[in-house]
Amino acid sequence: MTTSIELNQKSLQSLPESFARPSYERSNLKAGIVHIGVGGFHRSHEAYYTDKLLAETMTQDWGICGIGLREADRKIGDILKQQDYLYTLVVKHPNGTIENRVIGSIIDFMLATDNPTAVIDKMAHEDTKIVSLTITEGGYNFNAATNEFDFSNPDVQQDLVNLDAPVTVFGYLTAALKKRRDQGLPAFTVQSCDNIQHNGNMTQKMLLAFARKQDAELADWIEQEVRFPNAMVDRITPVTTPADMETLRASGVEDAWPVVCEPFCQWVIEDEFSNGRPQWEQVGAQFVPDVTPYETMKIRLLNAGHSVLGLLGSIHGHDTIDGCIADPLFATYLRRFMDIEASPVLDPVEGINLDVYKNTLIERFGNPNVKDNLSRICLESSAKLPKFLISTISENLANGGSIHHAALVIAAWCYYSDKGTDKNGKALDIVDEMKASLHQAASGTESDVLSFLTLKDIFGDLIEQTAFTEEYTQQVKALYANPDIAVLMQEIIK
Ligand code: CS2
Repeated sequence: MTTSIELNQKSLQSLPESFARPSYERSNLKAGIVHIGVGGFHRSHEAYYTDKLLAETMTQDWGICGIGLREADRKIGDILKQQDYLYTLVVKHPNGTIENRVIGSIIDFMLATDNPTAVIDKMAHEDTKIVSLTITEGGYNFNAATNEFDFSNPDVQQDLVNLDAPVTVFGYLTAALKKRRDQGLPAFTVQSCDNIQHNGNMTQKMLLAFARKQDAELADWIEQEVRFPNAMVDRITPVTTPADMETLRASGVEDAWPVVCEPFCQWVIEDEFSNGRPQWEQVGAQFVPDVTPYETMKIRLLNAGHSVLGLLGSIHGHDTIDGCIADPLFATYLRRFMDIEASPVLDPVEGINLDVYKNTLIERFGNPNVKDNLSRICLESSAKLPKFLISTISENLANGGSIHHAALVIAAWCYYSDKGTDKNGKALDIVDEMKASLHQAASGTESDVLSFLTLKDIFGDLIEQTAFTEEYTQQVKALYANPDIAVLMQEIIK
């Protein structure tokens, strides 16, 4: 049996030779980036790009200080601390090759619930030039029915009266920006890394709504001084499993929370920064004047494609995305959805051949070593589907385009939310902030076939669009009569 080495700064030199590791001096790094939401994706993407940059350019200005806003973030904070903030990024190629890279760009971590003032001070520190976010699609406190910031959220209410000890990201950003303004320091950039169209504009709109209610003058200053670059982010990062840790251990390294991902990686960013930025273009990121076509393409093909496979596949009894792609029916269905429904409502992207992009997506989804579980894909569908899929449906309805493939996904989502099982009655692991309301609306289907669509915060006015409701009614009825989703999928693609 090989003995494995516990990962930390001291053990770096003793790691197996095949492990890439930071060659730069970490103790000299300043935390130019404060990042809220240190999940797998941040660690496979921004922290990875930044690690490469630190290694290749020897800059000292762009270390990352991670922030966890919730008690649930304590675990990652404790593990990172114990490992001197190092972790292994395990890149899994389709041919079975594995590349292990120890990432050194994160140099600190703070749990906001332990000390809110320290977090505000960190964000307000003059070294901090960027506050970046991966707070999930649901984290923006956006109400899809009104298109506005949701002031009814009790956490927001608390932050409005107690900005010294906030709980929301908007409370923290506002408190820190206020402090910077009062101290005469330049504003930081707020950089969203979530899968939301115009993620920067969305962050700006939400933050300004909150800040304006707090302090109108401060909101004016934020509007004037803070930049919110839109960006498209991409790297498939499944949930780390005990088996991943075991494999790492067998290759000689003991890491309490490695991150697993695919080789593909993309980051397209608008060059709009308030106070300087890392030269991420030196390590593969693209800076463009307008990210809109890239982000729309990615969200409506990749993320929507994931949701299509996730919901249909869950009912069918598939477990993973690559398992779906290995099933010709699912692979064909996905391609048809992309060609017939998603692509026609996309603007052309300069320099990108959409067919090649879609082929690459299907190859990436099919990577048999990235076991991306459908439960991760379906996680928080209520925050994802409006952005990933319903926008495509609405645009097709407006243009007289096809909606068959997407309508079945909504019908499948209804069945999934109602029954909570696959077609054989096996329980599914559903995690969604709106789980109870989704279930309640879906469970009315047998008496009122459009019951699920009454959730206006999610579906907007779909319930009033006859072209959609006719198709949906037919599919929901068929699905409830026989939950063998494959039969319905066959029918649509034949
Ligand atoms: C996934 C994304 O959340 C989801 O449902 O589609 O996490 C996806 O894997 C990433 O956006 C890939 O860049």
